[in-house]
Amino acid sequence: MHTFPPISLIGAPTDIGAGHRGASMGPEALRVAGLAAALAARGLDVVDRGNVAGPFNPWLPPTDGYRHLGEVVAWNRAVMQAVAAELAQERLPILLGGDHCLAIGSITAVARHCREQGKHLTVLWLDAHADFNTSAITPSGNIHGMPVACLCGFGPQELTGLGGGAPALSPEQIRQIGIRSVDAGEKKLVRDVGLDIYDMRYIDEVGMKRVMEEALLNLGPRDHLHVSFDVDFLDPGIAPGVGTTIPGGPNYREAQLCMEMIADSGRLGSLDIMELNPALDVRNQTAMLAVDLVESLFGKSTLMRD
Ligand code: 4U7
Ligand code: MN
Ligand code: MN
Ligand code: MN
Repeated sequence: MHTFPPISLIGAPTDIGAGHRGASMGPEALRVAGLAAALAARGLDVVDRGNVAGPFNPWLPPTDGYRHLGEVVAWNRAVMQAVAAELAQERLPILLGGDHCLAIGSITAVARHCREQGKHLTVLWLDAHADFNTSAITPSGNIHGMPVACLCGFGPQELTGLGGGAPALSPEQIRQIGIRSVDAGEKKLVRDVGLDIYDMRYIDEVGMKRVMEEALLNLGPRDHLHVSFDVDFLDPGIAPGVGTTIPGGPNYREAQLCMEMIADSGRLGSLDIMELNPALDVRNQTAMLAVDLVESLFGKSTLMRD
């Protein structure tokens, strides 16, 4: 069993980058599902920092390929600062989303921290979607479909340069798992940049065990692993509470194994739990499942290995 640093929960209650309303209620639903208590029961030191604040969602149509760009920038600045403050105290931040556009702020903070500490950052992106759209190719204008592109330098300067300098990530640092919905223009772009995508077809063919062995290969003591968990990664049969359900995702056991193998790597340094939409959930079951999976991510296992 690996030990984990003290944990800080940070809520970001907004759906500013999404195509459905309701992810703004995600942080509270995760709290109601008992996230802090579940981690504390594992002997971890957990503090809930409450929520960051940002602008109201005006729910406007996109302009120039982006919906709510100014508001998205404001929310991401707030998230970046809150995440950076926890990392500076050697704590492990868990961002409670909120829609997935906020991973720009979270990962920008993590990337800067790693640069300062001489650590190597790897991002595991668990999602049904590649989130690699740009304003030129997006079918929706929703910025939650663009965070990975923005982090790699493809996007508006306000987001690609959020940390004040170069893009936060290069594509070699990213491994995407569970992907099963990529738009036509997006597909070309992810191929061009060479993104490492373990899609559902590959998971079907070789199994989750080998996928995770490959995705976690060669992580050493100087590696910081950031997990960006979009709840729509999960099969909608077990996780209905998301805005963009795509059939054919990992089932309960596959998702557990994925989380358990990340825990076993001993390198988890920061986490986003994103896109939970309580307005679409059934009796908070998706939030409770997310908490169950996060317990596994922090070392709980079903049998006698913990
Ligand atoms: B999420 C979409 F067109 N690709 O860009 C888009 F299918 O953070 C969906 O992964 C994006 O949930 C989903 O709007 C973003 C669409
Ligand atoms: Mn998604
Ligand atoms: Mn996503
Ligand atoms: Mn979504």
